[in-house]
Amino acid sequence: MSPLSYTERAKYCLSSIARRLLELCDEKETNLILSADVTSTEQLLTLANQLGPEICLLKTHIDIVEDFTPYLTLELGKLAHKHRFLIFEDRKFSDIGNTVKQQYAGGMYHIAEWADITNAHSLPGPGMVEGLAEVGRKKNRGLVLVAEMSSIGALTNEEYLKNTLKIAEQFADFVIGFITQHALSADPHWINMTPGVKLQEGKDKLGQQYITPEKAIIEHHADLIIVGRGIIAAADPVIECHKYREQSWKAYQKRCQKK
Ligand code: 5BU
Repeated sequence: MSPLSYTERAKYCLSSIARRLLELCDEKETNLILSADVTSTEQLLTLANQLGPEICLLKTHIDIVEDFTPYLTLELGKLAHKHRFLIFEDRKFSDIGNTVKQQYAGGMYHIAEWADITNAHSLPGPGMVEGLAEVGRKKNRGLVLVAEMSSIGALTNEEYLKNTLKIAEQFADFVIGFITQHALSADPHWINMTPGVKLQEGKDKLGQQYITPEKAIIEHHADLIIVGRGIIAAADPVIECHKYREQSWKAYQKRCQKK
């Protein structure tokens, strides 16, 4: 959809974190998001340290970490600085504005303190985004709206996608893009992040569906791919991570050559 480079697209962004993410991709030559779905502080910090140089964004599910303490997010922040990646908490907020505001700013996790980016289902409507923006804007955070899920039987139809885009357009300084299986719009500032990616197409036993990095980027116009088990369940996650990075980056270069 958009044959521009990430750096060229960064100029169209109203959000400073979106600009930083796009520029970082070209600087580091990676469009890979690691989904670090592990359950201990040690595992998460080890992955972040080993794989940090290969990725633009580290995606967490902080509520699956069994021994969580604020030490974890402090150390993650240091590793993000050392290896130059951003942090994305895959929280998938989905409630009224007044509730999500508290979930984002407070509770056990204080997500807004350490996550550069978080996400939310668009289902509750613009009031939810407004609530999150009240917390996130002043910290220069970014929000990604979940548009189209990767799982079989997801209820996210065409109408839902159109309405998700409409909500995003109302908050273009805070919403930086979408979790989606296909690009939603030709506007160059939206960042399309795509999960359900593996080197071999297929599914898992609970409805997750996988496409390859090349298909996600060239055919579905994804900008960044999100990979979890394809990397972290591999015999050698470092070698595997490098493979995903290379394939995904090659696909992006191929797409840019189509100008
Ligand atoms: P996997 O191990 O590569 O299947 O992990 C994919 C990750 O992306 C996992 O953390 C999911 O929670 C996340 N995900 C997804 O798989 N599909 C979606 O539509 C969304 C998030 Br939204």
